[in-house]
Amino acid sequence: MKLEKLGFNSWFQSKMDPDKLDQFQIARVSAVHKDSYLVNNGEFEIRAEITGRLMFTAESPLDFPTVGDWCYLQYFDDESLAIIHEVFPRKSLLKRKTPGKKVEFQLIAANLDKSFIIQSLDENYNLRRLERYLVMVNESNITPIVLLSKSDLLPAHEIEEKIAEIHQLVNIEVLAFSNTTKSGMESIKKLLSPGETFCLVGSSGVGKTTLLNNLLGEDLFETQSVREKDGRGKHTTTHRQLIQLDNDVMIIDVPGMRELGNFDVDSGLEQTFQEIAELAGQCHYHDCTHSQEKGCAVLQALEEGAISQSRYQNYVKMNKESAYHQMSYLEKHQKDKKLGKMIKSVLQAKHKRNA
Ligand SMILES: Nc1nc2c(ncn2[C@@H]2O[C@H](COP(=O)(O)OP(=O)(O)OP(=O)(O)O)[C@@H](O)[C@H]2O)c(=O)[nH]1
Ligand SMILES: [Mg+2]
Ligand SMILES: [Zn+2]
Repeated sequence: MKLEKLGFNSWFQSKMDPDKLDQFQIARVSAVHKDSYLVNNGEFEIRAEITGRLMFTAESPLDFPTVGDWCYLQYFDDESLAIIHEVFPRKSLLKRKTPGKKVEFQLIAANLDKSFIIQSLDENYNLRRLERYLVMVNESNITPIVLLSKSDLLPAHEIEEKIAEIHQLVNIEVLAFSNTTKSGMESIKKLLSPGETFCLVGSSGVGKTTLLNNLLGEDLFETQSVREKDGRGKHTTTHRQLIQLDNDVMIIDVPGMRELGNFDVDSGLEQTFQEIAELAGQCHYHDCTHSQEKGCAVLQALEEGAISQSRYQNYVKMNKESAYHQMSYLEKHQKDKKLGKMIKSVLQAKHKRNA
């Protein structure tokens, strides 16, 4: 069956309502655009919309189709358009809480089997941020695997130390690899079992799309080096897309930070920019944005050359993007407490399971 090549297995079969098949076909959502979708049935990929009923009865973002969803649909106009009538029950769902007061979810992808959490072995490497990704993935009933990219940038013994450090935290698979030298690539390929769906998550610029292109064996998708030439924004991949590899492996490339909001930045920010964070504590205004304020200790250090222009710009950019930064002190405090608890309980449960 064509659908099996896209990951339709006995689990979804068991959720299927045979009566519906008189009227509907089954396909998988491969991309979500502003107000339409792309669906794939193993034979062709076309644009789809949802029925008005689905749109108006939806009570939360959870009710809308997302990338990786299976759905019942009808084809129209010589199979150039599909209308999605219903979403299949989900085997797993990767989602995050959107920043802000209201607890809302943003769906990242559905029906994933494994999630690659990617951090690069440069400034991006950050244990606290890794913890946050682990919490998100673990909560979603998806197996996490940590991939440390750009291994060409760090001596082998330092990579070993980092892997050991992660293993102290959690007992899960950690692999280092390089898109440049292709080191570790074979080990990654061995993890890609046919019929399974994977996703690539991690900050912008860690090499997710470069890895995907390497696995595909061709430069199908845009990576940052391409983008840099025309100077457009920093986030290269702008929307999630389900991609099928030769061997019936499905991969979803999840864009970096911006789409994921900044849940991975806030505590990482202080760690990554420790020296600037320390200076920020000395600014005259406690909510200083370090861009023009009088009495800004960061700007002063910049002027004196104590911190570099590029590092300053990175910091300001990440700081601005951080929704955390816009919360009140009380909200921050409560969030930290909750998050701390959540990480602890998830990691403890994980340890127990692995013990
Ligand atoms: N040295 C080194 N550079 C790499 C490696 N992998 C990727 N890069 C570079 O890192 C930059 C970002 O790579 P992308 O694949 O576009 O990153 P991404 O994670 O897809 O980023 P977003 O799409 O913005 O989320 C590019 O300039 C790549 O050439 C690697 O293994 N080693
Ligand atoms: Mg990308
Ligand atoms: Zn300041």
